[in-house]
Amino acid sequence: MEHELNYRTDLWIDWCPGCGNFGILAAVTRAMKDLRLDPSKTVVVSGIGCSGKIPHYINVNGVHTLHGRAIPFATGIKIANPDLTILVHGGDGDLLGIGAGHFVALGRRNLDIVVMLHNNGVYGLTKGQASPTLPLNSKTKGLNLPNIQGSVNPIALALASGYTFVARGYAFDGNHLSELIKKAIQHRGAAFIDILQPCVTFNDIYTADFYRKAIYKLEGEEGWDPVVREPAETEEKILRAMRKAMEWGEKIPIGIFYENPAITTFEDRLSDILRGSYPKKSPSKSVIEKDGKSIFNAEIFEELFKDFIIEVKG
Ligand SMILES: Cc1ncc(C[n+]2csc(CCOP(=O)(O)OP(=O)(O)O)c2C)c(N)n1
Ligand code: SF4
Repeated sequence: MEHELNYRTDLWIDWCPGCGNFGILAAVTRAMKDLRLDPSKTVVVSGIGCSGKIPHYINVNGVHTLHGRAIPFATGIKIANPDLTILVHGGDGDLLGIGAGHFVALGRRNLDIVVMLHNNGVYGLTKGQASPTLPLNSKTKGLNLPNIQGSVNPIALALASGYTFVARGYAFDGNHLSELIKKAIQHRGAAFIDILQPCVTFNDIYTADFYRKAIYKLEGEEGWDPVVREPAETEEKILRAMRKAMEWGEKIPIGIFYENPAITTFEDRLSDILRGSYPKKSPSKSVIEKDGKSIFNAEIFEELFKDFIIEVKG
């Protein structure tokens, strides 16, 4: 893979012109190129929404699943084959509305997956309803009346759930975002990136102009160090990250909020329970045996599934 365009399919992209999703697509394919990810060992999993279309545009394995269900799909894929790099993409409705329980569960498990939130404050695909990240009393142009629900803070929720890499990027700061994505992929454990994504069609509050004025970089702050180097530092670093997570409005931080490389992953915990037989031998390749013999009987299998077996000739 010499050039990032090799990670792009040649499908027509039907996002609105100017949508922040274009920046996210460019940043993720650049990260893939820089890390030379093997397309046959990389899987992009999405839910339903404008954000959910992204697997169609990336030339690696992809699954476009159900609304709110990208994380459970990704979890199954990773447990079945821990050798794969798994990237989950979802909207704020997808991951923090219908999928909120799964989002929390992934943090608790610390499975080695990267979750990218296309955070546009609205339900883009279904025409601009208020999403879980739109603040109370905001009135975007798609709403007849101001929003009567409070908002979820994605960074605070990720920290509280146990994600061991928590960051925020901006869709139109491609260099910065692709560096964050690379670090998230290299991190062992559940990684979360909240990506501020202008929706030019339905969100007339959180526009590119709004973000251009408000955003600043955490790494530019004197003394900012989000990495937990000793277990004793954990509480202090989480509390500092939480305080930064509360900044919103005139000043919005982007960059890495928290990074803890020392927490065991779900794969490691499973491996311990299975006494070393996992993940060296991934479950998808294991033979199910009884009394030392495989219980898989090819003849019975063919009889049961004969109508579905396609013979490949030549
Ligand atoms: C179970 C289920 N409920 C509702 C829907 C309808 N639906 C499709 S996309 C969507 C919301 C999309 O918003 P978001 O997840 O924020 O993504 P965006 O389009 O903004 O990228 C909804 C409610 C659905 N497809 N499935
Ligand atoms: S509706 Fe919004 S999120 Fe969806 S493609 Fe258009 S600009 Fe992007």
